Amino acid sequence: MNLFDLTGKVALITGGAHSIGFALGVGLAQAGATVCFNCSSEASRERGLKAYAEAGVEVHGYVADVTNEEAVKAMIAQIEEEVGVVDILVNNAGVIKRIPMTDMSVEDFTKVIDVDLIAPFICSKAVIPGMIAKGHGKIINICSMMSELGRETVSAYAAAKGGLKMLTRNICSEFGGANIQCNGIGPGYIATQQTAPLREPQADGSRHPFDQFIIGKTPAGRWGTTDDLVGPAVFLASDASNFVNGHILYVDGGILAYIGKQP
Ligand code: GCO
Repeated sequence: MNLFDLTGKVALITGGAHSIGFALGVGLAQAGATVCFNCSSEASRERGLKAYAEAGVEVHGYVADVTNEEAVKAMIAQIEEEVGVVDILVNNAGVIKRIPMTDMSVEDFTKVIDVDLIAPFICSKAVIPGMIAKGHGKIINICSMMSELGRETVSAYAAAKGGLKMLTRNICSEFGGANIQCNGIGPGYIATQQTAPLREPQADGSRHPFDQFIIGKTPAGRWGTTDDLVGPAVFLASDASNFVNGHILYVDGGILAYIGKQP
């Protein structure tokens, strides 16, 4: 028996056209799931379909603004009609705005909260009834180091990701009895487009100060890659984690356990 086999399961990944969402989509598909990815525009959907095809993975792409409940309900209804009831939801879509708090507009703060916290609520609310009817479900929320730690300029992102940690625990609490497991993945510092500004080489060719800082804070001594997140996601999407609920699995190379290398 392969506890990690996702054959017969329908997975939906929000923000799944690129970066972490794309890597998870490929990984869940390779584990046997029928993968649907969400994105915010037709152009992203086309790019995503091309990227998945180049990776040898057949997927279904759906455009919807995940902060808009009516759009999400329509997307879920279309997926249920065209593919099947969603067994696995990965709330991955996210934005970050690195702005000192006293310079940050309420509009910018609200935008981050809408995408990073309210959208996971909207999407989870939309798929839970189908999961209850089927008698099982898996919800995986992509949290962050900022679910546990703060740092300068990321007040909205940390507030959202801290809230997402507690939303994860609350969905566990409210729907664990319906055999729905809701867990989080907390990526450490992963080399993606989103973190590229933090790794930009300096004019003199030296490493970005933040890059040097993270390397010194990470026992693994490196930034993570999106592939580092695939195994944890397959685990949390599979029967191997049926008694794991309300847990945030940090995939961070050991950052949260480590005081940091002496300068
Ligand atoms: C930042 C980074 C982090 C990472 C990730 C860490 O500005 O500190 O963007 O937030 O993206 O979320 O888990």
